[in-house]
Amino acid sequence: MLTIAVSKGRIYEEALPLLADVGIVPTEDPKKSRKLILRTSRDDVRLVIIRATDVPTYVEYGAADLGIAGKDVLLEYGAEGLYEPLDLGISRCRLMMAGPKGVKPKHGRIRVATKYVKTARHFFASQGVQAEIIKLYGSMELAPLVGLADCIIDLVDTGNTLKANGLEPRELIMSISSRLIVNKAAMKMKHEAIHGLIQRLESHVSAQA
Ligand code: PRT
Ligand code: MG
Repeated sequence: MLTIAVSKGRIYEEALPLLADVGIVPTEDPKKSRKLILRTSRDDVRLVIIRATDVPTYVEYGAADLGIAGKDVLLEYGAEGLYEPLDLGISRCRLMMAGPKGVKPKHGRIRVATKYVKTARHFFASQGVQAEIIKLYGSMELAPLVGLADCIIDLVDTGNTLKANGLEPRELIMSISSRLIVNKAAMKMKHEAIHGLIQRLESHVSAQA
């Protein structure tokens, strides 16, 4: 049995056609079902539906053999305990620093609101900027509007969310897409099944590029 961890929402939606092309079709729709384990058209493959930030944890500890996770989540989690064999090219966006439109970036120590604390620390350290990082769990765009922070680090896709809140993108930190991740022990123990799946996904991804 192969267990694949996927988060509900945009990654799931974009991963579905990819998985379908390698013969994996869930027998239930997670939007309609409350089940957290979904059987698929393949008796030897099941999906577990979890929060995006939990995907690397399930895979590192072997509760799932494979997972699909955003590079943003993987950067923040730390990749030492996992293999990341394939860029699936889905759920693309940009991890950016953004601040109030028309306001000159402050000199000296700045306050930054983000859910990507580790990544933010690393980014400002590499720029030689002193930053106090404030951890938030969502709605980062609000923080500069109410004086909680000078700027934010968040994901940007169309830019509409920034614009709607009077913010503008300032610096690109990284281009993001979703990656296939694999548990290290499973890669050895279930090598044939996992390697086969990676190869099929890989040829599908490169055919789309
Ligand atoms: O929703 P939940 O709290 O359960 O978890 P989550 O928000 O982490 O999950 P989800 O499904 O929203 O996002 C999962 C993954 O999708 C992320 O980890 C990214 O790798 C990827 N992804 C791609 C995005 C976006 N694009 C994106 N635009 N994740 C979030 N956004 C948000 C962004 O945070 C901002 O609030 O969309 C808003 C910006 O979008 P635009 O189009 O207005 O710029
Ligand atoms: Mg969300």
